Amino acid sequence: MNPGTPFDSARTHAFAATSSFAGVPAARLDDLQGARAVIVGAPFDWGTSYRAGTRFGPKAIRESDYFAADAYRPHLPTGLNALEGVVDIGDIELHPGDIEGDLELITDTVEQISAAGSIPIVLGGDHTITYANATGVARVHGFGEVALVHFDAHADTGETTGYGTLYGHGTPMRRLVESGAVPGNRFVQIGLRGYWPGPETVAWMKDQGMRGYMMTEIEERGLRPVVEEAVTYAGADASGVFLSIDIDVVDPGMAPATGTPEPGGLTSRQILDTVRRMARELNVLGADIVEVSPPYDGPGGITALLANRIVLEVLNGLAERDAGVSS
Ligand SMILES: [Mn+2]
Repeated sequence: MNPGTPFDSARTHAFAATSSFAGVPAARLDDLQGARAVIVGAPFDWGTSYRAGTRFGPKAIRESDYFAADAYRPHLPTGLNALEGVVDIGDIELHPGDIEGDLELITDTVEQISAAGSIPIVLGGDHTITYANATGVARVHGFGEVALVHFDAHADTGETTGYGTLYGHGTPMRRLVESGAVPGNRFVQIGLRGYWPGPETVAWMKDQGMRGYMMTEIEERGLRPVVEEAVTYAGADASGVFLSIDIDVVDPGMAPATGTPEPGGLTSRQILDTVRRMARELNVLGADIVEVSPPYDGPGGITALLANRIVLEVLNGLAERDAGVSS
């Protein structure tokens, strides 16, 4: 992470963000001002297997808004301004193509935020970075002790990428289980569907004790009881929870800007309510929102706007927890 001025990396990285999320104060990694939550961008798309473009995600997510950049967003249901106590340290200065070096940089950055007692909210970037994000949090809050609630169409548990290498956006959860940062029995995956991975990998996931909720099960039982169960499962004797939200968990009709869209997902309404509830009811230690690829967005930049609101709903859940709001 560059220790210089936040948003400095835009001088060398044309895709880096130039302004903070909703106008929250800019801060430096080495001076987080006692922030409750810290926004940080990881404009990384060199782990994608098909369409790239997520390096533009952190900038688009920040800029996708129509309110003033005044760090004031009173939430209609509660009146809380969840942006209080939130800072933005800009984008991590990455090195396009250097997967392993950048994963280390991201891990160290997230670890430093966690160690300062703040909650890192990482704007991706492709899903490769969750290996780094969850590892950084686990280094501080207990290796093997943190649960991971993973929203995604895909399980991301490939033994290798489709091209035989270890690190890519289809393998981060496998790497986390293998390293022990997040054991299989502390995983909850929500929204799985489609045609990947194959039976061998699914059997491995079962062996590791990973709990998955496919869209077919969510459709049959309803989202509410599934989330109820997931909250209980993820909260059980873990030191806390990392929330990883792949935008492709949402139906591509509502979130088209992503590299590997899979029809038949959650609605925007469902993901917003669910992440807010989880951030309120679980001890959330960190979160990321990944796989937003702005070049593929629909009219009005609907996907980037949804990701912006997902970040706000996570922050609102955290604020509600602090304020003692129960539902
Ligand atoms: Mn994913």
